[in-house]
Amino acid sequence: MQGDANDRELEHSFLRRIGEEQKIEPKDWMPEAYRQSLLRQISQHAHSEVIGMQPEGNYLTRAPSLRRKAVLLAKVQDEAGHGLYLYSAAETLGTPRSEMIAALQSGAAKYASIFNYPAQTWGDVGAIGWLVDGAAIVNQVSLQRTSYGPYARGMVRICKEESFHQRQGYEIMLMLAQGSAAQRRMAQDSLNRFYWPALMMFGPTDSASAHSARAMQWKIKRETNDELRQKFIDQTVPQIEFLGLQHPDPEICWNAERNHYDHGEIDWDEFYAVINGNGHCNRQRLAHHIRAHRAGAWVRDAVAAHQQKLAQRTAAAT
Ligand code: BYC
Repeated sequence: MQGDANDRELEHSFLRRIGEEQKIEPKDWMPEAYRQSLLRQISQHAHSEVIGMQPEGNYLTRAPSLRRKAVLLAKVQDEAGHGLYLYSAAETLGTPRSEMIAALQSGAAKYASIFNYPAQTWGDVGAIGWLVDGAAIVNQVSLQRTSYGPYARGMVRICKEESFHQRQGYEIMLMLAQGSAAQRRMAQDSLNRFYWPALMMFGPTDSASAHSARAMQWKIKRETNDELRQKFIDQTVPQIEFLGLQHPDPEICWNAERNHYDHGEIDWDEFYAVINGNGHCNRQRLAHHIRAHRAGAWVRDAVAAHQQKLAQRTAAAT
């Protein structure tokens, strides 16, 4: 009884702090479901950053100039860094990174659906930077105000880097759109293939979203999947016009009453097929991750042995 009253008191104080926009920090009391929900979202966010290196990584040797190569290399390295910040933020919730990685590799944990689409042309590298990082920014700017301190602070830094990624992608698209007829065709083709999957990055509709209501209540998420998707749709229309390309959605239409663009239906069957493991590249992405992880085992062993030695030396000196 005493324990129950104590738990209620703790929960009350937790909710009051959320209501007052105070950040929840790792050592603070939090409901177990809040901890698990955050762990799920942050670890899946981390997996997305790391798996997201693969489609662009394929273009490091194929980038059309030394400048493009250097810029793309920096971007891909940034994504690795984002994965590290996010795994570190998730670890503050008490689960080791090795467990999160095991969940990714067994298929128990998801990563962003978009990375199961292949990058087939240089135009796709432009479309990924512009649309995929652009969609990620819309989501992550909102997450800068998430209620968990380490996640919110990680987002601030990540957003700064994502802005550079988005611009490098848009610049590639601009060059192609202003180039030869073949280059313009390449840009249009990449836009056509990446536009709809980019809209799916925001998750299912609010009515089908399992976690949104609770996550909004706890301020883990600050805007819903549909609200963020609409922001992205609205901001992308003038960007497509500036490129002089054709919008992939024939139903896109300004609605003055709503003050937003109306749009066509997303293919939700495709979305669910991809997140359930049946996209173009799901198997390839995971197999590559497992291979690279195994190949890096000696580095992890060496770091552990070094840390053990340091600890022994410190213990002997005291
Ligand atoms: N893909 O209840 P819902 C990047 C899952 S990487 C796959 O709405 P929630 C970049 C969802 O996990 C940026 N799965 O969930 C990197 C859940 O399944 P589980 C990645 C998806 O969490 C390299 C189920 O569907 N950004 O920028 O409330 C190169 C029901 O969904 C997806 C983030 O991760 C999806 N698109 O909302 C370039 C942002 N959508 O877990 C760029 C952080 C939904 O029950 N995450 N699912 O098995 C979030 O904001 C939220 O987790 C989501 C989903 C909006 C994604």
